[in-house]
Amino acid sequence: MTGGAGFIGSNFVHHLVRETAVRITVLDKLTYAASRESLEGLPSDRVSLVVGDVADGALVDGLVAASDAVVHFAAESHNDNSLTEPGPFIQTNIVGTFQILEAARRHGTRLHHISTDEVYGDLELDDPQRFTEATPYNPSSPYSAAKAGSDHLVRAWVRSFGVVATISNCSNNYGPWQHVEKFIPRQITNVIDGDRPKVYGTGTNVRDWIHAEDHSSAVWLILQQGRIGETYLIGADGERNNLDVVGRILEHFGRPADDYDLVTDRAGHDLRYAIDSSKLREELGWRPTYPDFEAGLARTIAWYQAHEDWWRPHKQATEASYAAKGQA
Ligand code: NAD
Ligand code: TDX
Repeated sequence: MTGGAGFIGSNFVHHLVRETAVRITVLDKLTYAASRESLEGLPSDRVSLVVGDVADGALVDGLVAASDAVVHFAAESHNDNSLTEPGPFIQTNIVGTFQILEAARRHGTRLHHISTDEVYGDLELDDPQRFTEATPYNPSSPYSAAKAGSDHLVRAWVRSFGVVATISNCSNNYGPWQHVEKFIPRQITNVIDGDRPKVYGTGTNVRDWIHAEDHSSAVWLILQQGRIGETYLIGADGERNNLDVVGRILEHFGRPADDYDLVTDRAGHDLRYAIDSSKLREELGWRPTYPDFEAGLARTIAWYQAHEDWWRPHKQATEASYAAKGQA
């Protein structure tokens, strides 16, 4: 798998070690978003780490040749960074996926490509339709456009070259090992530090939250039972607006409900994402194990309280970069 030292990738590694007998080779460039610590303590006969770039065709070719299946998580993943410096998003998300596809084509290797609901653009707050596998692509940011590009490459390589691939598009993940640049960890760690949560714009933007553990179980199921060439949307019916989420975090810490700051909005900020995961549930029988967002959030807060050593070294630089954009 690629990107296994990142937030969702490392959760997937832990899931596979716990729930299966597979051996995993992680290819990860160890960018600022990665964490070696997230893979520490795992059995060395089950998990190995190769430090390298998914856009390095020769390296990828050798690793794919030696694998039964590839799960491709590696990406530049933060929308805000894509607005400051889009180049790495094109290189990793598009060129990197191209190299994975070429290797999968040469070796006939089963591939699962990890993507996002953001490829579909955004919904109105009162739109009765949620995203489905039939929703037209309409990405807004350099990040989501690069992910959409990677999905299109996968679809083309399936159709033109018979690559044996599936795709999943998941909603917003939360859980352990998520970088403090992202919304939920940023607000939890701000409150731990006695600072106020920082909410973009008016805070009415809606995200559809799913625990990373549930993303992992869905990916493993699709890898085994998904129909080749198909796309599956992954979501746990977790729609909340950003003010609701901040309100829960403040409540958890016993802080006043209005103890947050509204800050400069994100350029092109998508209003609402919402996933209809009926296909995954009906065809493959998937169900989330964290259907209760508030309970999952409470566990995640406890995890950040217990893992201050892990996130503390990244907090100051992350906040400085938000401050430079008027978002702190
Ligand atoms: P992340 O930023 O936490 O981790 C990305 C990992 O990829 C890091 O370990 C990084 O070092 C690695 N990486 C980056 N560039 C690389 C390269 N060129 N070569 C090799 N490795 C490289 O991201 P995440 O939030 O865990 O997201 C993982 C995947 O899931 C991405 O494809 C993302 O688009 C997708 N996704 C994320 C979410 C979410 O809410 N975070 C939701 C849906 C889909
Ligand atoms: O400080 C903040 N304040 C704030 O209001 C931050 C960092 C974010 N936000 C808002 C922006 C979004 O409406 O919170 C919401 C969530 O923001 P992010 O955590 O940056 O996630 P988002 O942009 O929705 O994208 C995430 O979900 C889809 C992941 O980062 C992507 O990789 C994934 O594809």
